[in-house]
Amino acid sequence: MKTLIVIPTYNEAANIIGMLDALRKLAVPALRVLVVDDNSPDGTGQLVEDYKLLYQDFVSVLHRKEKTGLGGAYVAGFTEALKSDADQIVQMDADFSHSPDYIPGMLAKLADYDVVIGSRYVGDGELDETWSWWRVFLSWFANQVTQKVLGITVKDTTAGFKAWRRATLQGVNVQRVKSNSYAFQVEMACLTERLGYTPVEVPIYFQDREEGESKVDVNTIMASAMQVFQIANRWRRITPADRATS
Ligand SMILES: Nc1nc2c(ncn2[C@@H]2O[C@H](COP(=O)(O)OP(=O)(O)OP(=O)(O)O)[C@@H](O)[C@H]2O)c(=O)[nH]1
Ligand SMILES: [Mg+2]
Repeated sequence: MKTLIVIPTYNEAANIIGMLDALRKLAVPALRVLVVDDNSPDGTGQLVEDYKLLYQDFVSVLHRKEKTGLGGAYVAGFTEALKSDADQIVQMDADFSHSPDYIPGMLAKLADYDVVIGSRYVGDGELDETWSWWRVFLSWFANQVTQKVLGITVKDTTAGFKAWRRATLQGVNVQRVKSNSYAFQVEMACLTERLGYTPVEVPIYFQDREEGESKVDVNTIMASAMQVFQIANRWRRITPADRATS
């Protein structure tokens, strides 16, 4: 079983090497990482190139000319991932909000499910303890509304920590995803269930970034929220017969 971890980065110089070191130490055989960097001004892409000189079988980097948002980076990264021989593909953030320690457990669950989602809203799943009660409420509420509007079972609709079977990612076909930012994750979650794939959520503790700066602002969050209705409308007629075949 070959595993590829796709990590989009924008100005993650303070995190990326630590993250690559942590992933390299995981007890996962045939593990590789693909970093998708949008020409980060802080030199993240070059840091990964330097790392690659030491561990060329472990890491590769896709350099994109400009920052077009998380969705665009994932479309490019997943397309590249499916060109490789990876059997399973993991997506995660570079800033340690998604702890690498969860990965072996998530991959094990892929034996029984089409996609495994690191979730803040099932079982012991939790948001950073420093979040104020209203921020926790707002996040939970936004995810609840999204789930209801889309009519899906997944509770953490904006989750960005997932392990995919190759066949699932192929069938979903990222080329048809139009949304960016959080809405990219929402549209993927919607397509996955509408196409009849079976997801499972495993609880994670989502820790706030300690290094580097946030790329998310209120405008981004509002824009993603508005897109939920467009997503529901766009895919209201899609069925498992619409799975992509290549
Ligand atoms: N390639 C690429 N990566 C991005 C872009 N925007 C965000 N990222 C990366 O996507 C991941 C998630 O972005 P974050 O900024 O951590 O978003 P967040 O977790 O919602 O918010 P904070 O942790 O508070 O910053 C990180 O690894 C970012 O570096 C982008 O436009 N292009
Ligand atoms: Mg983050």
